[in-house]
Amino acid sequence: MSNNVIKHTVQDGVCIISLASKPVNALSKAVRVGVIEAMNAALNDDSVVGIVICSELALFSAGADISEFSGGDLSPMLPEVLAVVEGSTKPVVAALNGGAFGGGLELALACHYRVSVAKNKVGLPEVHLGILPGAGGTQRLPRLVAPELALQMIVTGAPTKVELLQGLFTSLVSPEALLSTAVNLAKDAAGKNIPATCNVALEMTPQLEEMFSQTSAQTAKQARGFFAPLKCVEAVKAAFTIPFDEGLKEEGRLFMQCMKTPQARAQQHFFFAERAAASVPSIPKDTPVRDIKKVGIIGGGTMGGGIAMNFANVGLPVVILELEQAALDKGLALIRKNYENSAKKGKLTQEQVEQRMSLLTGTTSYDDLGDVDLVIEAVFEKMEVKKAVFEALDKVCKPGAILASNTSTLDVDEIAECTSRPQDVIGLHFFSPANVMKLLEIVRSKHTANDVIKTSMVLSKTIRKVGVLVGVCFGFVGNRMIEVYSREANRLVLEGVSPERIDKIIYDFGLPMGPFTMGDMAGLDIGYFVRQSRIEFIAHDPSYCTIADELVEAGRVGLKAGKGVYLYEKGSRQPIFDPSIMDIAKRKADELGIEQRDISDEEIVERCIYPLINEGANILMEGIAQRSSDIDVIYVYGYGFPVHKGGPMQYADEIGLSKIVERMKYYESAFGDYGKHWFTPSPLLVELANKNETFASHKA
Ligand code: 3H9
Repeated sequence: MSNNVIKHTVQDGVCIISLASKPVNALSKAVRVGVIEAMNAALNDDSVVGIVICSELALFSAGADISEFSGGDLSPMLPEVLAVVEGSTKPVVAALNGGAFGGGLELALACHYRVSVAKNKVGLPEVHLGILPGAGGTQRLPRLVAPELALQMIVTGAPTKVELLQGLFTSLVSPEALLSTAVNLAKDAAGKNIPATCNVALEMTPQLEEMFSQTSAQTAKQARGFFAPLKCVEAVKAAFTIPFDEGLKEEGRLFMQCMKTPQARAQQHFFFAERAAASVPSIPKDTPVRDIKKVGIIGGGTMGGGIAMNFANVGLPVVILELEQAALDKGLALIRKNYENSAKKGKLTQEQVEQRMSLLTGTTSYDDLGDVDLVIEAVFEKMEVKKAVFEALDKVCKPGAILASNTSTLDVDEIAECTSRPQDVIGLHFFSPANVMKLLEIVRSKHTANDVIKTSMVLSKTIRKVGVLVGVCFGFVGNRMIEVYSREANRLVLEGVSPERIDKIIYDFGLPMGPFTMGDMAGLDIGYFVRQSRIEFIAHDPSYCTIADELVEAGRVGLKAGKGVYLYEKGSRQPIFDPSIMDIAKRKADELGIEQRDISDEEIVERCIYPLINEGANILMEGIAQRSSDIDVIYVYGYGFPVHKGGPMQYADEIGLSKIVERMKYYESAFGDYGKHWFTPSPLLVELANKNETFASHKA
């Protein structure tokens, strides 16, 4: 008998149990029940001498069904299923045709033998979900492979090539030979001693003690702020200090400890958020995708060059346009230098460097863009400059070419309208460094055709980015929200808090750096020019980034000038606190009648993060983002918001929206006109809080 996700048949005395639960053989309740039923059927059938567990799909299994963690029916638990497999009196062979991850690998580890297709990868990625392997992985893997390898696999969650996992597999074979090898192995093993992993004895040694303490110290640094990685170390260590059955119990205890944390909820939320971002329900499924075989880039500066590299990296030819030959040569040389640096680090071979460079050509003439399928402009962030580029592109590009702007703030509708083909225009907002950062904001104008949106979403995957669709407004999602965060950080300095302290508090919150280190790195002049272009928006607030304005006007534009909010020694990126900033702050605070006072760490976090969340709520309300989880994806991949908090919107859901409303209202009334202007809670935030709902539950 078979259910629709588990099939089992008997061939030549061997019961073949096939996992067939689309799309990835997640070990849902139906699968777990099905495996136990199939195992029992095989054990009760006297004609069966051995058992093979394999998969009908491309993957062996992606592990436990993550969607069940937030309230699914977990019985029978996966460890119970694996106990049936490991306790089988007939030999069980796992046949891995494709990847086995998490509980999927744990299922294979509980089998008595494993064979795999040679090019396969397997892993225990639970740590990325804020948990640890909870079905014996931490106890069985170190019994089968070298302890260092087992520990690294579990702590980092990285997938590993099966060829590196000696001891785990009886044989590595071709896809064609997999099933017959597994069946023969099961038959050969029948009636012999069954080698159960649980019986392998492990022992702690001083060297292993040292390895565990070194890994703990390294992990505490590398996985700063994360709870699960250190628990992974603890669980693997238990395999060496207590017997197997007790080790399983200890693993279960640590697993549950992790599972109950906000971090686990946040990281599991983020797993689905990342995948949801790819979906655009408003576009019909059968919308065609335009063919992109050649790309043009306008502007060979740091941004244009970085964007160009993304396409060369995946084998697409790129033509880069700069109006001056010298600028073009400089741009191409910079790209070569970047590739050469990767080669020095061993990330690329010299041959790959040459192959990528051969895909990049330069031109100083728009006429050479006649055959490109997509062109992305990365020129100076000024509307007139962008419009001149689009008018030129409109004249030379072939019909059907996608015309994209890498603008980070400007109105893509207006850019589109200066061409005769607004339906072909879209915003593709890369984040700097464009060849490294994973995020791509895909900005749909009111004119953009569906197939241009779909092509851009598909393209983001091709160039290994996470594409998130957003609508047109000032700064789109990412920069619109970061603007309020920077404003508040700047205001806190006026109120007497040092930039250094604010940066430290935000770093401790989990971001890779605070707002002032970030501002100096990006260049304070960028924000300055943006403010100059939006003077009417901020004119009522003379405190608005006033210290930053003074610094820029004095030539302190950030790291590139060796001085910004911080000072930098020549050739160093290490910020040095400059006490004179606090003198400027005091002078300006006195001029503006702002009281300087002691401010708590808690207030600093709230004042930087809550207005950012509030702006996210407005963005959601206006339909600029399709869903709140898209905002989380933008913030984690574009701004380094800690994934263990799941992104700003998930963080807000975790805190409770009514608390955010309450604090926004407090600041709104405590800060006079300033508060009334900047701290009014978003109507959507208030509405959801009143209904006791979350951003995640809100349907746009
Ligand atoms: C675990 O095992 C705990 C145990 O130790 C202990 C238990 C007691 N569950 O990524 P894709 C969905 S924890 C539910 O686009 P790919 C995914 O949402 C688990 N759903 O495919 C998507 O749905 P949709 C440890 C899952 O080919 C669809 O499948 N395992 C799961 O690019 C396709 O996914 C992991 O952390 C799941 N486990 O990549 C592995 N996995 O189409 C998690 C996927 O509706 N999975 N879905 O958006 C992965 O890393 C990738 O999916 C994988 C395939 C590499 C396997």
